[in-house]
Amino acid sequence: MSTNLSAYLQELRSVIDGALERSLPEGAAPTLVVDAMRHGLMGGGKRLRPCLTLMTAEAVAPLVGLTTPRARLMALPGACAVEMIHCYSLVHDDLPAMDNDTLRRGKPTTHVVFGDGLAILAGDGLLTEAFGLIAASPSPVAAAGAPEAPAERRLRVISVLSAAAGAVGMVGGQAVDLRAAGRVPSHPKEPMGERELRDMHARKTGALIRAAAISGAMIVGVEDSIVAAVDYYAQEVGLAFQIIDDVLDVEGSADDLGKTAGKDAAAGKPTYPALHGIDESRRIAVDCVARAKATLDAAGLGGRLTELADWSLTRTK
Ligand code: GRG
Repeated sequence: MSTNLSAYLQELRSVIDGALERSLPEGAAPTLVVDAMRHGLMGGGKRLRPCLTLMTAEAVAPLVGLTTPRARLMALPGACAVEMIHCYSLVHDDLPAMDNDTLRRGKPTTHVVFGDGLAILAGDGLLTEAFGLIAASPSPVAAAGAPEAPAERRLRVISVLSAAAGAVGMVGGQAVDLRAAGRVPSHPKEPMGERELRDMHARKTGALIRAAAISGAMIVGVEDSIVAAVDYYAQEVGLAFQIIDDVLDVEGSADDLGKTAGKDAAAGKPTYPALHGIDESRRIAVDCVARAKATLDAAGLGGRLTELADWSLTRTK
């Protein structure tokens, strides 16, 4: 990653981490559930989804005559909500009934520390608070006097995020993945081809990535054609990230990845390299990024979003 992009993402991450600290219902809710929510939310993670929300808000800000600092503040509650939804999904995904993982972001998973019951509740809490955060006025994550998007735009963002997180999106994709792993007694395992694999990823990870990107553009109030361009960009780069993730799982070293290489293949999960081989998988990802960049160019956007797209192909972890 270029030093510029890396420094920019680091700056966004520290803004997001500060805001996430303020997003928890500290003092108003029983400490034990807030502690479990904090465990799942804080202290790790790349924060790529909320960074994407802030990045798209900043990228489109000039189109509506907004300064980038004001666009960033306006998008901050939505960015936090996106990360809360993502973290809820990780807490639940790690449970014994799902992937049964004991380590996440270098720490014991939430259920390992707090037990399955409280981990389920912590996930429920994060998901629910995420929507409350966007609806709240004044926002608990923004400084006093920070610019706030009109209620109608915040409602649109809630609608976009709930669709992405729900049965049509992430929940639906996770259900299909569970079945593919032979974990649904009522629905026997079925082989997955390219179309089914794409559909599963589009729901399970793609939907929230797209919603993260759209939310940033939508909250500052750009016209629908620009929102559509941002959506297409996120769809294509999101898929490129996923494909490279599969490739790195096959060829990356455990040191670089911070996890056991080859875990997906060993678990019998359908992957791009398994379907297409490594070289063809990389070629598909390159094509995705090329289409995304062309769409950005046509919409008069670019800059950091282009750099992020390029990094999706060159990253090693
Ligand atoms: C669309 C420009 C653009 C960027 C997308 C969110 C993202 C950036 C990439 C992650 C997509 C991916 C490969 C997901 C794979 C499976 C998954 C859900 C991993 C866990 O999410 P991470 O890697 O985890 O974001 P952390 O702990 O960093 O939050």
